Amino acid sequence: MGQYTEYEGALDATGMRIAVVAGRFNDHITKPLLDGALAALRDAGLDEVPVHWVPGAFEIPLVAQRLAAAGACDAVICLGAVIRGDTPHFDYVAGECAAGIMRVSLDTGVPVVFGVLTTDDLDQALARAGGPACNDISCNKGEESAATAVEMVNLLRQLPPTPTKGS
Ligand code: INI
Repeated sequence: MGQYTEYEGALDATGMRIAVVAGRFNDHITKPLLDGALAALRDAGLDEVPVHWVPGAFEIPLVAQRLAAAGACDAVICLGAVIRGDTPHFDYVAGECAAGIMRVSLDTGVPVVFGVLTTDDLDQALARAGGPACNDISCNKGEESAATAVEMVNLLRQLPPTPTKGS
């Protein structure tokens, strides 16, 4: 077998600038997600984390874009909870939020993590926010999103820089 080199980002957030954008809609879900994210960042060595509250998931990409494009952060963690209702509203909010977050990440080169729950019902959301139905400590998606952000920052630091326009 040929030789190969593996690259992987460590879970060490020392000195990183990581911001959170969180949706207030369904905040009985997004607050536990935030608690999970902050605890995971603290465990990874980061204590100071600015948290930006927006009305709902639909507003998350705009604030993430402002933070990422300003060069103010190494990564942005987006937290939200979109729960399916009786109308097609869910599809618009969840779809545009996901697409917007991916666009911001690719446009800026900054990891923007999709920690937005999109569930059929409240029980599914609670189980992914560390609620009683969750019997595994790692099933808080806020925690998982924080680890993803740290890993991606450290991985990107090992890769060639994004070429600037004209080079
Ligand atoms: N926003 C959410 O974050 N979750 C939802 O479940 C949700 N639902 O169901 O409507 C929701 N709607 C608000 C939306 O994100 C915007 O704030 C609103 O449309 C104003 O732009």
